[in-house]
Amino acid sequence: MSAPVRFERIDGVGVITLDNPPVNALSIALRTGVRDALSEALADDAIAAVVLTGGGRMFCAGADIKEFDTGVSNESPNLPELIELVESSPKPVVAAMHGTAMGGGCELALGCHARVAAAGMRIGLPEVTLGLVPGAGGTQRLPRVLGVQAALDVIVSGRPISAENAHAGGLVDELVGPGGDLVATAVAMAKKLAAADGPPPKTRDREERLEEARQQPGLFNDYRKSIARRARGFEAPYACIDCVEVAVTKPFEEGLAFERDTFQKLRASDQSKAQRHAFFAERQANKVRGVSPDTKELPIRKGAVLGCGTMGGGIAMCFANAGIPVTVTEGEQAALDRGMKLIQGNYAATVKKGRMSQEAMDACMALITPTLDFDSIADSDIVIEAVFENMDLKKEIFTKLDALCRPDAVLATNTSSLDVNEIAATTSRPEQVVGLHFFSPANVMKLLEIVRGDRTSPQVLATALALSKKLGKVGVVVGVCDSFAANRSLYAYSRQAGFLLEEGALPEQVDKVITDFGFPMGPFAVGDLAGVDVGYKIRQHRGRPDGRYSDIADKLYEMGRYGQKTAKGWFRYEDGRTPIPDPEVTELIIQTSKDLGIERREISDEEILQRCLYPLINEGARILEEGIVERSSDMDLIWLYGYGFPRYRGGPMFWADLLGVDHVYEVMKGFHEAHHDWLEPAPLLERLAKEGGTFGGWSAT
Ligand code: T1G
Repeated sequence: MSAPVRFERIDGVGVITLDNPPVNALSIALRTGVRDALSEALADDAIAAVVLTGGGRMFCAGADIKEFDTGVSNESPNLPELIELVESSPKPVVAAMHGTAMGGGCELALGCHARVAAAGMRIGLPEVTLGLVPGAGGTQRLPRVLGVQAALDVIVSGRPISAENAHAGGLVDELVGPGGDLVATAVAMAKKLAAADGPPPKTRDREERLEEARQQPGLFNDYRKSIARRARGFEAPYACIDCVEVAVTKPFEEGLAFERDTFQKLRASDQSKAQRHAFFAERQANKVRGVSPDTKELPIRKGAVLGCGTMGGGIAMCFANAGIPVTVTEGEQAALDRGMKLIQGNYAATVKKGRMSQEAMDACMALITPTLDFDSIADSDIVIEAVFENMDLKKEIFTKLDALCRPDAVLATNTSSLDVNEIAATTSRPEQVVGLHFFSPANVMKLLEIVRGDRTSPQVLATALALSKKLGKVGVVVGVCDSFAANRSLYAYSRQAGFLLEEGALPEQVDKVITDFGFPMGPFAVGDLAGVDVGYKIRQHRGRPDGRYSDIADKLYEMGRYGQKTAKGWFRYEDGRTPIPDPEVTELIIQTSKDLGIERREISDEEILQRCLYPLINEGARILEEGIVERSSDMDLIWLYGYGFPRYRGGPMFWADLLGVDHVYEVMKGFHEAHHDWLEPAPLLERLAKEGGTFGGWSAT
């Protein structure tokens, strides 16, 4: 394998180019290549300075995350050693950055004596999103060039900043506009530094920006308080703040040691393993059986959405937010007006919160065309049907679409449970038909289940995956079965939550266990948010699935307790959103236990957590074994992005592997013996438990 760096001499400057596609991840080979090229440059008297730049589409995406589990990331030269070599170089080293400079890539640039950036590139320290802190000096050097407050924002959020903002803040020394020559500009800067008196300026020696923070004693504790809500349960954000605080209060070397020690501890933590798992899971989901990476997707220049209800309106907003013109249709004017009013209201609320400008809202609204004229969508590249969950109605619509739309148009259904094959069969082009199951509210929830029919073509699947990215969604391809993967596994969980009430628990106890685990809300508060009436209608439409489920929710519906919308459901609401336990519900639950002849018992928080989440894992095992999803990490993504499973636990299947599949199996066996309904261990769960396997290690092929 050729050394993943290129080295050339330009006008007395040694230019080292990182050449490790696709993202110049700083593998051991790349680190060794850079070290050797730097040594060659330092040994060559004809070379006065060095430029470090990236080949391909970016400067560098950081350390090679794949190396963290193997320990190779520590092999010499590890990244801190390499950066130390750069920073202590007697000849100036200038970073020339384009595309992205992330994580270790940003830290490498911080070790350089100056930084030149192409306009529009992005630079940041996203380690916190992997459950880490920057581990190669980022928390010590970035505050010294960007300022402490700005550095905290970059490091604790993990969000990259633009080259322009980095330049304004002092992280980038020179911007190169479109048409400029990035490397030539960096060479010129390197020569200028070489001609200056004294050794090249080291980032570690810059103190002025730290001084500002030393005048603000409450800075760090105020920052800790400011992230409390969004960082609930996560370790890394607080570790990042600790490292930056040490940069301000301790000498550089001590700060570097504190950061390295913190990084190593987090790298070994379950929280970081879970978030690294999620990172790769998001990328694995793009690898779909039967769809080769070079399958060309169909262009989606304009869309149409049939139905402008809650779902249809939300879907239309997704297109508008992505800058894609979209027509939205309804059967009658009143419904269309209601839908457009809902869209308008959603945008106005976002503008009111300051998260969107009025201009941006107007631009999005201008992209949405309401119409009663069904035929006006004939030239759409994609049509998404979002009408009532009624198979006859959907078949009627797809028959019309088949006659009306272009042969290459993608015909999608937003059904949450119906058979996509049956819908596709009503058309002459089943290969163009796919399910696009958005989650409510569609303009907010990131999960998108891409339901592949038996005949759905690879090109349409590739198009759906590309569209999910454009819409800012996480697309997961699932197979056809009742309720696909997300809701099917949700029912396994919510059904047990209902049984637990009959056996002795109360909604507030169950919800607290689930929120303490890390979900944003418990199942009953979610029920009140989504609407007890909505759940009731779904159950009526689906008919009583084989096997029992608790009918307490049905009783709430009959009492007119629909949830937040009626200020009472499972809980009562005084401010419209904070759930307050309601004695009337407690009484209803106790009476239900009596009617069922169940003697209520004290149920431990541990049993509640296991009774809710292990059946979800169990159903995930069935869904995996049936091939409804390709891999266990797809199930994890569905729960991370569909239902708020805490990211620092990696998703239900990853969490089961951490717990031990045999443990989950044993507990499920005990539940089944005690409670029967719906709790029989899945064959795959049993097999993995007996073989000592893991979901992550299982593959259908
Ligand atoms: N290590 C290993 N593989 C990586 C990688 C990385 N850092 N970044 C990307 N890949 C793989 C990815 O899995 C995919 O593989 C392919 O490259 C293309 O990626 C010491 C400890 C840079 C914005 O967190 O955010 O430095 O699926 O599809 O959409 O302090 O990649 O093709 O087999 O995402 O153009 C910190 C992670 C690391 C940045 C480009 N850095 N990467 O997005 O491509 S920890 C990060 C990204 C660290 C130091 C610490 C994105 C990108 P495959 P992609 P993209």
